[in-house]
Amino acid sequence: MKKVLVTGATGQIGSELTTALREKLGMENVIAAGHKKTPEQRFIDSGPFHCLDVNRIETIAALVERYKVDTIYHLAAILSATAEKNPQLGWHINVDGLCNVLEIAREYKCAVFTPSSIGVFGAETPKDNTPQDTIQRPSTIYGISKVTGELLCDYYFTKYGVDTRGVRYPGLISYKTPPGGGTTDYAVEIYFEAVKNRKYTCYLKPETYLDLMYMPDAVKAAIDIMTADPETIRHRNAYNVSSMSLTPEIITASIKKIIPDFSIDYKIDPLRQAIADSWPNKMEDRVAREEWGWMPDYDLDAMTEDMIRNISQSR
Ligand code: AKB
Repeated sequence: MKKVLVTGATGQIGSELTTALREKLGMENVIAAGHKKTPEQRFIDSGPFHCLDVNRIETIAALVERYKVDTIYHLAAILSATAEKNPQLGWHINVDGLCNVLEIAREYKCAVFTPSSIGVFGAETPKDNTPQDTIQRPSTIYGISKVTGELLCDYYFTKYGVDTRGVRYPGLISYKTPPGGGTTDYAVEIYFEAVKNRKYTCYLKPETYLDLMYMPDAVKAAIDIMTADPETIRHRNAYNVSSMSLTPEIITASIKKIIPDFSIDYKIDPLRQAIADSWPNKMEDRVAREEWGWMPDYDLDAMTEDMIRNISQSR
């Protein structure tokens, strides 16, 4: 039976991935760990939860040893906009934290999932149908830390045989746990504001294309890549996974099909607009589809319908 440790388990991806893994493997086999000393009750009630600082390697070792962990989903990270405001913190958590996890994985022979991001690409990368293997010269510390993370995963696989796997996530849209400090957060806020106030002020320009994905597909990608046949996995850094290429304007049109009086206006945040402009419009994910059968389930209107229904029900 697998024993899984999830770092960053109270975050946007972690909270939903932990639930999905517990449904699959049993609640006692999935150890949730987050930096909050007092997490919401739902995290404590649903299985083992521990407070963890990924920058203290001995605390990771203690959990891996105590629970005989064989797989680590390492989700603890600082997102792009926050990292840009505090680059040292971004590097410390995203790179030093990952180094600690990889060292523990080497010592205790664990497999490791680490999310990479569309943030690994930069202005010189082809924007449309961004290939799996292409120029990676990001202009943000977040992107630099994620490229470093991808290279570290390759290194630990080649040098030590650590079973490292990852995907390059687009901006993720979900209703259960809010994202914090990302450039793509608008795509979550827009749904909450549409339901609550029927209007939203967006910090990105109306025509800004970005790769976006609904959370159930993101969770599926993380589980599928970790269960894929190691013989077919040829990329140990991270795979492009894509689902929808959207702009604020396009999401607005989809919301208006359900909430016709929804309106949007724009107050551009130069920091986040510059980051978004440096990222791809749409990644090409043929390699993930061929090598481990990646396939998203949700399109825009299906996601919009599900987001609005769930947000409305929880009010
Ligand atoms: C962010 O906006 O920083 C993240 C990401 C695309 O990695 N959502």
